[in-house]
Amino acid sequence: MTREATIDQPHATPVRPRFWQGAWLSFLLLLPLTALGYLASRFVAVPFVPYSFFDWLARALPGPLITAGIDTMVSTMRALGLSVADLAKLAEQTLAVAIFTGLLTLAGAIFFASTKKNRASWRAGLLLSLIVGVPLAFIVWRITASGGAALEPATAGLWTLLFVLAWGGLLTAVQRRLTRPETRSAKVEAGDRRRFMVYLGGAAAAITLVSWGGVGAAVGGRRELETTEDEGVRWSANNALPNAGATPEPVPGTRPEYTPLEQYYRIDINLTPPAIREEEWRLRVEGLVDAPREYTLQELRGYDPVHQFITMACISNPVGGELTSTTRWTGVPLQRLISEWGLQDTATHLRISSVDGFFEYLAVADIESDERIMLAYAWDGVPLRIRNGFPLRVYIPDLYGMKQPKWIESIEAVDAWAPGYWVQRTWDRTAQMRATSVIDTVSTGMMLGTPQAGEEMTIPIGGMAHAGARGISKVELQVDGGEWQEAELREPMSELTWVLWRFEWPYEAGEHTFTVRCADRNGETQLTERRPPHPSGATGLHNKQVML
Ligand SMILES: Nc1nc2c(c(=O)[nH]1)N[C@H]1C(S)=C(S)[C@@H](COP(=O)(O)O)O[C@H]1N2
Ligand SMILES: [Mo]
Repeated sequence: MTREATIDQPHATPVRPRFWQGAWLSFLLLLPLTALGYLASRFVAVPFVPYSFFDWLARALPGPLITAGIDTMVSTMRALGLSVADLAKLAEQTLAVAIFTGLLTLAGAIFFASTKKNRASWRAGLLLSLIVGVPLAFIVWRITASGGAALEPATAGLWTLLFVLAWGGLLTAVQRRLTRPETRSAKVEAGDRRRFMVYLGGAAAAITLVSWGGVGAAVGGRRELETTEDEGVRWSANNALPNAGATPEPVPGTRPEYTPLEQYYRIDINLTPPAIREEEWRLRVEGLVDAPREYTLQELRGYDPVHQFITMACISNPVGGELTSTTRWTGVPLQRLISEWGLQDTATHLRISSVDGFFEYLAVADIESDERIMLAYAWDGVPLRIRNGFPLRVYIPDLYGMKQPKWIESIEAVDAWAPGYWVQRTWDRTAQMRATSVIDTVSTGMMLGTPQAGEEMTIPIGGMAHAGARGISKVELQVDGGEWQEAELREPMSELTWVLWRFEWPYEAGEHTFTVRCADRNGETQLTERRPPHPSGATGLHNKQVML
């Protein structure tokens, strides 16, 4: 039966796509567009709109909601046995794409549903694009302007508008194709529509897959961008750690004492870290100073560098979590720098601001009394990674990461304290690091063979303990709720790093629970009450259950 032969219902009304079909279509169209958009963002200086939108949401939504979101993500990942340090950003990125495609799919579905039986006019399509595109472009423009990255805010906004226009155009074209007012039978109409849907699905899948391949290549390229140096030039590749040769040896299975840069945890409010060009970057010093000025990175490198071995942690880190790392930091003491600025008597605090809109306040009195506070530009002997704050971040001993801006661009001397980025969002005002201890391993792999009757056999248990800048004086282990017994402490790399510990446990078959606790150098024992990270850092004892 040919098409011509079926002209028997001259005024047959085309069947309009139902809501779910509209949603499916709109999703189908969005998939390749999003993939292409991602590809474009990797190769040319345009933002990936879903990420920008998510970054905006993360700043605009109320703090408690974001905090609950982060907590849920961290605990879900832990429950699933996923590495939070490695995958947290990936999870956020996936969520960003899901939210974005979800919202646009919904908008598309509403468009299909509301265009009734008729063909949508191009004008209706344009209207849809503008309703969605204009606010979105505004949001992306705003977030790019505050994000300071190498992107031009106006270009970013325009790109967003173009992206949404392309989406609206495609959507309209498809809607019009499906509601073609050609006179033919409903039967042929259905067959034709099915064929069209199959073509469309095929094309969408093909474009998505091809872009995906491109994305793979681009991601490879990006990794290159991150690895700005040969591993051989890192400090750790050519030097022994300051506590090399200390005893006891870490138990096999304990976390690396010195975190490889690739494994260093990352937490910040950006899905894509700000990529700052060194030539264009300046540190501005302004506010209540007699001599406002700017520093280039080269100028900062010109000061006598200070090197400190430091363990940093995120306040969102649960007990036993992975959001904590250790490396060697290099920078300039802030004490040294403020002496050049002519700080006015009224200046009590510095407002340290970052290119991503993050900021924190630091008391001048703290700088004056603590020469360890510094502006750091290198880790492990090489420039900071982009993701870890290139070109400049601050270090403040004893405080969680949330008080310590990365990607710093300005320092303003002010006459009052004010809540910083996360403090405004209901986190602790001081954010002093909690004392914490963790069992990394019950090293059954060290047990060879089965012990003979009467034979003594021990299994080494190992982990870390850390109490900010307060040091560790004691680590104790408890087996099955028995007596607390002291573990051996390994000399740390510095008073600012975690301490690795070791405990030789006399082997006994069966199921056992090991619990650890520590005390800082002031003799203060870590808090045992189980509390979540929000608002002041997690407390509670870490334990491990093992069947032996
Ligand atoms: N500019 C900026 N600095 C920031 C943040 C941020 O979102 N933006 N996050 C802070 C938080 S919460 C932590 S835990 C540390 C993490 O540093 P890292 O990613 O290098 O480990 O950076 C801090 N500095
Ligand atoms: Mo953090």
